[in-house]
Amino acid sequence: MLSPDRFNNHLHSLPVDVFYHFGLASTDDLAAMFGDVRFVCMGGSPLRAETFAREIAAELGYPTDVAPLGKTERYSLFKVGPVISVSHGIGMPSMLIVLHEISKMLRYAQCQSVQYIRVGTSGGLGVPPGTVVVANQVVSATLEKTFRQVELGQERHYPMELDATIAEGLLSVAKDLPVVTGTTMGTDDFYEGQARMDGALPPNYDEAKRQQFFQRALAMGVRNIEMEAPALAAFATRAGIPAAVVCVTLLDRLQGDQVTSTPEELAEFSGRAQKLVLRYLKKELEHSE
Ligand code: R2B
Ligand code: URA
Repeated sequence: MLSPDRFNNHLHSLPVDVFYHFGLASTDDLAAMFGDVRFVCMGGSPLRAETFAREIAAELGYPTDVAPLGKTERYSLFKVGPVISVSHGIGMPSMLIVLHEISKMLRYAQCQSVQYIRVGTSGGLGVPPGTVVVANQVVSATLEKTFRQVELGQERHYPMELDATIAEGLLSVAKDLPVVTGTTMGTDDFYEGQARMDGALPPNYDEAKRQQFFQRALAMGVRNIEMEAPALAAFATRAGIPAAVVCVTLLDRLQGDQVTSTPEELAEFSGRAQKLVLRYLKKELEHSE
């Protein structure tokens, strides 16, 4: 968890720290609520956070009538035994709010060691739809290994590291699932930011140019494109928290732009990333008993 030397000292001067987006505060009994947390699993949609919480409960032997903690206006947060399942919305601004507020909660709760795992969806690059990509590296929309954030009107660059041991642990339980490892690229936009041709506005590139870009990304090892990994990897690196990114691909971006799978197919695909993470959680928790 956030060690004292990485924690923001300014917070000690606040009479109460309000986690506005979750409707919780440091005056809640956070140690009782979250003191035993060891894993934070994050996915974009509130519905997926809930179904995943239920699956975790069934798999780990907890009651499956899960209910969200705090308010659900913005995000949905569930806790099942030592695992949090939380939604992070779409994009890095939304993801960063979750990372700051949850990390503070877990620090106040005096959690010992916690792993952050994003369990999400993505567009694949040269892999069949339904492939689960366990990231071994993250790059930005400019294919760089740094996360850019504007602070006080100036751009700052932060390194982005994922935890190799978690990634290996995830790969080791792949068994029958179609799992690969590779670089995950994170962008600030689903359409033009991901080289799509099907946005509302005419793009400033043509088919040949975007294929060139895809080939450049492929040569760097990029296997999928999504919208939150850089924020997670940069935050985790700064905080000293081990993190992983596991995203299923919904389509192959070399073949097209539109996500045309049926709701059933999409549920089956995103279920694969969750299944992989569930196996990992189970194994880790069994080992530590
Ligand atoms: C994957 O899917 C979402 C966009 O459809 C976004 O949150 C992401 O990273
Ligand atoms: N999520 C993304 O960010 N991109 C895709 O192509 C599919 C899901």
